[in-house]
Amino acid sequence: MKIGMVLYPTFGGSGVVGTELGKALAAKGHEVHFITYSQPVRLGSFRENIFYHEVAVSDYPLFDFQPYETELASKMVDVVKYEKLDVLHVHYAIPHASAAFMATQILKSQGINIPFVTTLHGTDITLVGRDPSFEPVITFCINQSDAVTAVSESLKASTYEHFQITREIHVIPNFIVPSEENEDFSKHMRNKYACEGERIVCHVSNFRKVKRVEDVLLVFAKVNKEIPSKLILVGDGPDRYHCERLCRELDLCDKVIFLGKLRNTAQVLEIADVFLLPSETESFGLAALEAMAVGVPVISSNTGGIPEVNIHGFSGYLSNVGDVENMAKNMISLLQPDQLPTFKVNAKERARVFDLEKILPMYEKIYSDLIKN
Ligand code: GMT
Repeated sequence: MKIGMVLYPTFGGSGVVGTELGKALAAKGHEVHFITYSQPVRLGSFRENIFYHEVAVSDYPLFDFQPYETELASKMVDVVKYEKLDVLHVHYAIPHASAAFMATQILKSQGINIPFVTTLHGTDITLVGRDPSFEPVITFCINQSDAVTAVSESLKASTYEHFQITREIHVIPNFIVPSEENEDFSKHMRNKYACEGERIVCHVSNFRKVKRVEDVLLVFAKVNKEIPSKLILVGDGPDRYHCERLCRELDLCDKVIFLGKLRNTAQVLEIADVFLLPSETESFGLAALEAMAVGVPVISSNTGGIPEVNIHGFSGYLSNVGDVENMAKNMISLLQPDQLPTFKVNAKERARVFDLEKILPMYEKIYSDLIKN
């Protein structure tokens, strides 16, 4: 199949899922054309069956706001026509689904029929999408998509709850791509960041309010009083400044390492003992799954799709949003030498439910069913 993949090229989960999906489809022999405004962070180098079409964003002085959606739709028309694509797959409803609707209507007027699949990732529904300034467009575009997928049962339910949706939503969870561990490198990095006997707590996010990164520090402060440990924070975003300040207030600067944005988070996760995800809401929690995949158990909030991923008492623990006391208590218990090895094994086992080879055929089926019709 020839697939057009439209996504945000940034560090966000939807971009990661779209990019890894495209790479996996290309490795299976499908031709994948990425369409977005800059090179997706996880796309990497020269690979078979992968093509990247950049949407140029114009800076005409008349525009106070650049018309990205219009330029994206035009690029989609062009790529579908000249690369003879079979299907378009757009990740994140805003503005990708509306651009896809526009592009497919233009193509239809030229005698070309191409279906489009919309994948809902979370904040396009649970946060931004509910804003009345987006809602009518989102509802319309979801209903006009030829197929709709959501990354968890929880996201599917909240989409039906908050929008007037008339079509079926298929749940296709996030997945993990196996990575090769370099044990020597991991050992070296672990020794660099933690002394003998210290535990490593890790958090990866875009430091947006919804991630509650300040809770990460509050939990860590409590754990650190009981267990010698270090906290590694990966990512960057609007709340980083507050977190750096809180870190100073809590007198934790020598225990907390802010690494900033990283393309390959697996290498950091491999040196961690526990992952902390206290989000306000999370449609799936790809960051937690990526930690579990390398044998790192998860202390998380019990919200959105997270309980579909992290199993309480097995791969980690779940607490109510904001209950830093309970999260710290759970982490202290999980980090005990007689508990941690079992949780590590369980985390890896749980992550296998989301192996790429189980999830990829679900997307392929959606595409081939649409193309057949
Ligand atoms: O988590 C983010 O802020 C990024 C966001 C995105 O849309 O790129 O991630 C969302 O999509 C991921 C991939 O499907 C999910 O694993 C994340 O849970 C989801 N984030 C939220 O719901 C907050």
